[in-house]
Amino acid sequence: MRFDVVSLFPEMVLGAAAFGVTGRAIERDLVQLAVWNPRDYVYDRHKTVDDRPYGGGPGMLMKYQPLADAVAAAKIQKSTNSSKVICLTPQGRPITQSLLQTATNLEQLILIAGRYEGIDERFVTGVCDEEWSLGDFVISGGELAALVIVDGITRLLPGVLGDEASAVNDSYTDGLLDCPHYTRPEVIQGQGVPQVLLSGHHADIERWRLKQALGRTWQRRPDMLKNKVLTPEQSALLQEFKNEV
Ligand code: 9D3
Repeated sequence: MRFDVVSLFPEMVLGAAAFGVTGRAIERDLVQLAVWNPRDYVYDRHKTVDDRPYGGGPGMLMKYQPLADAVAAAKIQKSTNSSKVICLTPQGRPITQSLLQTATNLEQLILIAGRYEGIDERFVTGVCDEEWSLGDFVISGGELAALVIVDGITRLLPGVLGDEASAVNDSYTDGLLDCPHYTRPEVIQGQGVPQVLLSGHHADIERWRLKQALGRTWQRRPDMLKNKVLTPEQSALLQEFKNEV
């Protein structure tokens, strides 16, 4: 999979992507990442990528032409018909794990990171295929959103995570919050570790973990359980959890 990010801050994108899981995937050539600066596609004397909104009002907008030319350059370099252009905007569709999972099938994902107050609507409707958002809060530009998407998709691709971490991706705890975790030392400020985790009974440990995952999801994110069908074992464990609180 190839990611092309269109951004006025290429170093921000390349810098952050160089670490951890994404950095290793790029090194191992499991994914490719290129950044295109719209400023490199303006040819007037002042190199303006932004302009004032028609109708007035505060702030500046990103101009159509530098963005469109940057996208065209990214498309020429890959030349595939399995390519999508995604605009990162506060108005977009909120990203979910299943949206990222679906995107893993693309050969090229072109991500547009805006700055200023927004982007000329004719670029959004005429060049972009979709608009995506991180959720209902405000950040200052699209770069961090692009990085979130690059990271979230990369870790789903074959060979990127080790076997153990991959198994966690598609385990039965899918669609639930994670259970609590503990590591050494055994006592911290008088707080011990749940006895079952020290017992060595692997079936009991798995049951406890699933029960905690179900219970925490019920307590913190009841919306996640609304459309989820529980197995009889899961229903019984959740009932046990409820009886204990
Ligand atoms: C006054 C209206 N504001 C829209 C809510 C203006 C505005 C705020 C922030 C315009 C652009 C931005 C920059 N944000 C992003 O580029 C962005 C974003 C976000 O702010 N929240 C959640 N997801 C995303 S994806 C890109």
